[in-house]
Amino acid sequence: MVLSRVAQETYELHCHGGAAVGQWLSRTLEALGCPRAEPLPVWHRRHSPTVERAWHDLPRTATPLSAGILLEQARGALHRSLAQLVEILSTGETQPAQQRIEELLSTFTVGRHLLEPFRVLLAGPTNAGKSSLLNRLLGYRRAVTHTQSGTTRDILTADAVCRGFAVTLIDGAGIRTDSSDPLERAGMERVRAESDRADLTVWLVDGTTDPGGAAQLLPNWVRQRPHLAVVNKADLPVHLGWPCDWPRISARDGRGVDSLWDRIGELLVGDARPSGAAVVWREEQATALRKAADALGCHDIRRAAKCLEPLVTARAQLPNTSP
Ligand SMILES: Nc1nc2c(ncn2[C@@H]2O[C@H](COP(=O)(O)OP(=O)(O)OP(=O)(O)O)[C@@H](O)[C@H]2O)c(=O)[nH]1
Ligand SMILES: [Mg+2]
Repeated sequence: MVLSRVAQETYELHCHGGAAVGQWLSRTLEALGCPRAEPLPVWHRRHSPTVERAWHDLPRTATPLSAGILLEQARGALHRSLAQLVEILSTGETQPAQQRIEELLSTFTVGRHLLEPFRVLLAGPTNAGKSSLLNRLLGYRRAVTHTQSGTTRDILTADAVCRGFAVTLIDGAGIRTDSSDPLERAGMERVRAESDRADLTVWLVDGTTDPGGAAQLLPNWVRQRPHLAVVNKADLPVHLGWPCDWPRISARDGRGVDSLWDRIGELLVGDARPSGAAVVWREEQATALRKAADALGCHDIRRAAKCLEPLVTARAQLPNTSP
């Protein structure tokens, strides 16, 4: 239990054990004659909403890098940048303000994954080696692999870390157009649904097969979203018909897998973020910035400043505890 004195006769108590313990403790103290203080502790009141939010979200980060970035926001990196933005707005200059908003919004691509892992789907024809690649990337046997086609039926997920960020790897049923098995088709539907919410789909093919086969072609639902096509089984002679710009790997002996992982990281995370920089990591922060940008687009500086208010002005209540 941590007891902090926040004013002359006001104390703030932090304890483990969930809401019930906290309520019991409050009742006990009240029964002993301690009056309940205002629901807003002084400690929170001095901070900006983004600082509050960062402290609140910090325990939910999954990797040291995500925690480090969020700690910088808890120390005020985003708050300072937003405060400067409000100052720029007060001078009436729209162009530098627009530029600052764009810079901040560009950090959201990675920032949104401080709490939510990137999702990488391993898809491809049956028997291409998707489950073998999942195991190889993880370094342990998560999935069953077999010479028989159609081994994986349901969606299988596993946690990994790529360039310091949390990644969920997703394996599923192999894709083949000629299947009449309802169970297998249901599995394929699940893979397609996963592709809609994946940040990246790795389309894996068996390099020893003839690329002329319709099932091996890159389907539209893969092509239309961020993807990376890869030729597996490069430990065996690879058919010359596969596009030469599709990287060659072997899930069996590991060749090319490190550079594939590196390429995945490049596509997901891109260049490393400069240390100490402001990062937007919550949808409501991005929405406020987008609204401010829209207002600036209409040369409405007052409305732009108003849109940013919830991000820079300390609120008279504790942050919402919902995720
Ligand atoms: N030679 C060689 N064989 C591989 C490689 N990767 C996978 N295999 C073999 O290919 C067969 C299929 O591998 P899986 O990993 O089960 O393939 P999958 O794409 O998950 O198959 P489904 O779940 O049926 O769609 C197994 O016998 C693996 O051992 C590889 O890089 N080289
Ligand atoms: Mg499989």
